Amino acid sequence: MSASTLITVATTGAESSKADVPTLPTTLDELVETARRCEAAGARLIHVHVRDERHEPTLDLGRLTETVAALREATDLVVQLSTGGAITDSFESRLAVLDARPDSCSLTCGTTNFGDGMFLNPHPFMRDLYVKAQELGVVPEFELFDLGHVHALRRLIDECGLPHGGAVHCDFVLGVPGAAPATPQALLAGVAALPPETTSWSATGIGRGHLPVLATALAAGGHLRVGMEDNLLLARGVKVDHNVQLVERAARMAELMQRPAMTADEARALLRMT
Ligand code: KMH
Ligand code: ZN
Repeated sequence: MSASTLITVATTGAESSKADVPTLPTTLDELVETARRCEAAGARLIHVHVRDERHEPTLDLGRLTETVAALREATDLVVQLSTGGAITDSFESRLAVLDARPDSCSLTCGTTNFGDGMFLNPHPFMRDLYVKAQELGVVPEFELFDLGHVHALRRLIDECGLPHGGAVHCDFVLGVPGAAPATPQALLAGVAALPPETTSWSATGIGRGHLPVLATALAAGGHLRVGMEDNLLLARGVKVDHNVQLVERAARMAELMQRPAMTADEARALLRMT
């Protein structure tokens, strides 16, 4: 078990609107300010969805490239771009995200129900993303929304070999309506099925299962993902005003479990980026 904890912050996502959530960091200035504060509170990896001038989700390559550069300039965080985007984004534009040359990219390991919509990840698309990340030297993080996704990851590794650098870092995203629930039982079933090549894993729970999932992850040797992409409430009726509140709470939980937030060097070593 890792002696310290990787804390990932997923700051923005593609689902909440600025009109509904004015505190959501959607501009580059807001994102950089958020990244700085979250890094100071213990986050080491930032999962990024970019918005346009109307605060709408975009996969515009210029904006993505500018965002990666700004985050690298302002922080020592591992910069991970979402290749999931929004459920309306094309496969082509999602593949092109890698051309912004982030340190890391998300790679969701299967199609899933996503509320009333569908988040499409057919196998040939996942394989193209996997191989492109290998070719460009981008370290993928495998997003697992459901038990079947764990087995789809096994298939990718069998077909394409190990990712760039050799780390197989997974992230359980539990509690999306229509996919696996945010429960300790679902998390532990997923962990038990992980491929033997797995080098580390983290977890987040959406909604009221968030804290049970974080606590289970810490107890079972996993790492933590938090952020306004996943949760807009700290507790029943208490809104998140800033991502840093979620990072601070995760860092306190990790400290209590005697697995404090890891350093930037430890995070890069975990992800085999050194
Ligand atoms: N916004 C979701 C459709 C990812 O970032 O890779 C996909 C998502 C996963 O958030
Ligand atoms: Zn995301």
